[in-house]
Amino acid sequence: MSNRGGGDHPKIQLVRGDITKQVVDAIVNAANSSLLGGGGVDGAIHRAAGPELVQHCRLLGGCQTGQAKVTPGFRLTARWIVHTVGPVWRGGTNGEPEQLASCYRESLARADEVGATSVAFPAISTGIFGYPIRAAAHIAVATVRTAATSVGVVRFVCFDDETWDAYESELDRP
Ligand code: AR6
Repeated sequence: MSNRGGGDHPKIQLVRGDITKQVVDAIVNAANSSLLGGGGVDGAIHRAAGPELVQHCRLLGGCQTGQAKVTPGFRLTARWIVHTVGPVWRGGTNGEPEQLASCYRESLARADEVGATSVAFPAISTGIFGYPIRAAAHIAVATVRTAATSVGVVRFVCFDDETWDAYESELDRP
């Protein structure tokens, strides 16, 4: 694990691993607009949280791209799950950067509302939704670094080497 930053904005940590295993107040799910589960990290979170999660999500009425909604963590160690819907990559000129930045801001806003002070994020949109990892890591780091939030620690959880490398080079920049 590597720790970076400090001051008024969240301290940033970079780890490799599985987000469902993180010992933090809240983990973020890269969901789809139905909030009823799917593949990738969404599938892993639903499997780990248990069937109570989808039952609860049925009551939420979905979620729009760039927005976020919070649920309990059920069987996870994390007390909360913040579900956000990243943009599908369609070339980058259809509002994708703004929508992705909004996912990070809105997720931190939901975390603030429930009093979560440590939050783990996956690399939203960079799997099934096709967002290029380097561009996505730039937005993730820049948005979290400048976020107005009471969250003290943000952990970026990297599932593969390419994701780790992208965050590592982004965090090395001033
Ligand atoms: N822990 C951390 N990161 C993970 C894990 C895990 N257990 N599993 C995968 N990743 P993706 P998206 C990484 O495809 O692109 C679903 O079907 C993965 O390697 O999960 O936002 C939803 O329902 C990649 O780096 O999310 C939506 O329909 C990152 O998580 C759609 O996929 C995001 O990959 C969302 O697509």
